[in-house]
Amino acid sequence: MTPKQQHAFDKSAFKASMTQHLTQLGRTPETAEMRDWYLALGRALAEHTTSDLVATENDLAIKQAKSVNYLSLEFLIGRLTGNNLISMGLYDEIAAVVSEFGFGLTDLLEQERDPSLGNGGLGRLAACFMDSLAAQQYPAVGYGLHYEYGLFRQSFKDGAQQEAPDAWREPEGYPWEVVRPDLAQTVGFYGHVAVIEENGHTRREWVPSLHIQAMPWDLPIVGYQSNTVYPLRLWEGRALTPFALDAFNDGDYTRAQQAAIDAGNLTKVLYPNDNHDAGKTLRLMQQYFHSAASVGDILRRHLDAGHPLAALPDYETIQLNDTHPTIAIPELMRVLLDEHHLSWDDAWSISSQTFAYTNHTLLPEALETWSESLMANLLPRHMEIIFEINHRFLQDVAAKWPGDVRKQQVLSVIDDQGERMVRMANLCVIGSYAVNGVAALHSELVKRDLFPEFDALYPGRIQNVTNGITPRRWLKFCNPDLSALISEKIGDQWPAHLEQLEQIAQYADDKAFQKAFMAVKKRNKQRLADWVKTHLDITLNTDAIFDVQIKRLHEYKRQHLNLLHVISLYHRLIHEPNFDMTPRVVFFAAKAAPGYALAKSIIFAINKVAETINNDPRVGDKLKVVFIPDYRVSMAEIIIPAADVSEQISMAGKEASGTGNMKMALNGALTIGTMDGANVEIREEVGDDNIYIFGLDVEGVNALREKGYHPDHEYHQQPLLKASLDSLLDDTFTPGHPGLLRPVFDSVMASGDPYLCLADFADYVRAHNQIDSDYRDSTLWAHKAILNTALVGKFSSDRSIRDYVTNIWQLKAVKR
Ligand code: GL7
Repeated sequence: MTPKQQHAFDKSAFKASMTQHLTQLGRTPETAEMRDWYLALGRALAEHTTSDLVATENDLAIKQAKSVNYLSLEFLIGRLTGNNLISMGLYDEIAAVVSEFGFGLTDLLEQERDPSLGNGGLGRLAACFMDSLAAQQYPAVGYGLHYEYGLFRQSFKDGAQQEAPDAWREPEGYPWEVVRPDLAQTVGFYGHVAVIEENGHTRREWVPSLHIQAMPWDLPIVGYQSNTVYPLRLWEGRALTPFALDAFNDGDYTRAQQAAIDAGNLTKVLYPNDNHDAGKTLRLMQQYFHSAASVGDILRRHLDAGHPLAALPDYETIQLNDTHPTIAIPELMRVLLDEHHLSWDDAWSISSQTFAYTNHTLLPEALETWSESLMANLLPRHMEIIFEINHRFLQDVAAKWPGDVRKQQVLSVIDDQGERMVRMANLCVIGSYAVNGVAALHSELVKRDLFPEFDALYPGRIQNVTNGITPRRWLKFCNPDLSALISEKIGDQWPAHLEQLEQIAQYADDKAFQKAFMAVKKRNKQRLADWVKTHLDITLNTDAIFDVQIKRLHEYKRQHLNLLHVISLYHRLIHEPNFDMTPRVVFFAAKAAPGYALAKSIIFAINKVAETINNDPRVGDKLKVVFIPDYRVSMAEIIIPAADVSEQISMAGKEASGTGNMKMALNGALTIGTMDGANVEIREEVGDDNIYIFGLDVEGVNALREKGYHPDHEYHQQPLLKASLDSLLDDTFTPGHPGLLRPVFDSVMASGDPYLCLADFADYVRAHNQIDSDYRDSTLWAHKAILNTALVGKFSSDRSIRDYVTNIWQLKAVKR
């Protein structure tokens, strides 16, 4: 046990507790199965984290300090048991306990189903941030939704994506969560605004026609090696009166339960869109439900601690994770105006010093807008408040730029070109004291291209905070062998001080260290190869380059550019007798939003190409293509430590940051990437020699667009590209069924190649050729891989959180 470990661990008491939990599951040690043991372990551990959570909540020093409230519709936390054991400093102790019961801890941990309460990077970032807040003891509460079904589970049928619901809590419930009925809130919807005459003046008050209960479930966010445990508070929709006895007595059994069914639907599913706004009413209801319950809880905590309302910004700051919780701004205004009867100016002064907003994307299809009529119907009072915010704001705009109608139009919260729409990002910028992008390049583009007028109106409001990842999950836990090797050299403090990894750089040319480092990589590759053998029955050569692209399937991320490269290698293996390539396994893992047809076509194409190549005896083990189904956090934990090459190949200007790029570099993979998102800063840290940059940068993309881009020119001028593309049209990959892969061909030809795959193809191939030859020089490769691990300490989410704390939130750590 580490010296910082706060709990004295009583082994026999813990064993008794596990047995007791088995009993509650109706089992005995003799009849219990692996699952039961996992549940018993989780529940026994959760007793400790829950008591620390309650103690942290009641800590007077925390009540007197300023807290951040991280509002996010997604928290992609991944499995908690292993990670919490690391944070609690109990991993080895518990491994000993379960082995006495006759199990291996890693097998037991495999029983946990991932809580997939997010889509991708945005949700995972929220999880890393909570981890770093707790690790550094900056007071925090995470607020999210308790979806009954997380992100769909993916499988393939004849190469095509199939989706199945993910009931992550399983029948017994999730062992780490606790329901908090004493903290339930009530949330209204629909109805009308009443005008009330009182002592000679009138005030307005919302009278909702539907009320739904928000029931909080707390998950423990355990501080690394401390007894600080913050809540991740997830709201579940429930009927206030779940059962109508009168209807039941009348024999109307459906109506008797209708309220429960309606309320339960609210938080049934996570919307499976990544970087795409679908505009569904139920989604707006989710957003408001989340915001209203969270704002209610924040105010409750603030007032219970004895602080005056006017001091809210001194004690609470509310970070909006993208625009999804924007409606929290008019909600706080409504509560201050209508329930606490503050003046507009007082309410606005409080509100606009409380909220801060993170922008995560420039993609126009991801920028949320809601139809004004929909919003006026669902949230009539909020719509009035938004109009008033906008009215006052537009007066400021007119004062700054007299007579400039265009400025009014682009800055207005209401877009009135066509159906009137509420622009949530504009509302966020107007209602927040700080706005940030998520990587240096992205933040510059937010200022230059997305919000230039706002940047002029509010100089300094738009800032940068470069994203980060938690080193606890993404190195210490997922790569125990590399962690041990690092600790042998530089001690074991690096998981809380990732910049210390820099000391590893001195061993980049040390033969013994290179050997040990690459031996760890080899073992991690073997672990992944074993997984692939067991689950997909494909045999892999672990001497091959493990080339990895794992992320949501999106055109802008250009999995189809990677696919074209794979096809070109195949083409050369078949048609060039002297073609010699370093053996390679190309891994993909990606979910496509169920409604995103082209993304699904790309998945289908990758699967078909993989099938053909993997079964072609002429290829042997020179080239294999593996699509790992159902990508999720626990799968990433196996793939990332095994990666040699990290594919970060979005069209420049489109990937706001990326965080998979950071995870793979930290685990010793070399990036092949464009000058996009955080790749730019990774290059700055690791140096040009230790990263493979290719393709057009943002200026290059813009220049090409200006000049006029013709993908068919590339097609006709580059024979290898043409041959690769043509094979999508014949039946090379779909024997007997030519044309099945045409949607992918069309996306880069007929549809004009909006993400410039063909323009970047030649340089992408060049960079891959360089990788092919560098990898053969194992000393050179080891040197580069070690330097990647050594030089990416900047990308710890601890550093991101410190940036937020210093430049935006102004918090002080409270050590417990
Ligand atoms: C994203 C960005 O696409 C991604 O580049 C970034 O790393 C992440 C976290 O900041 O946010 N924006 C977004 O809408 N989604 C993302 O993953 C879904």
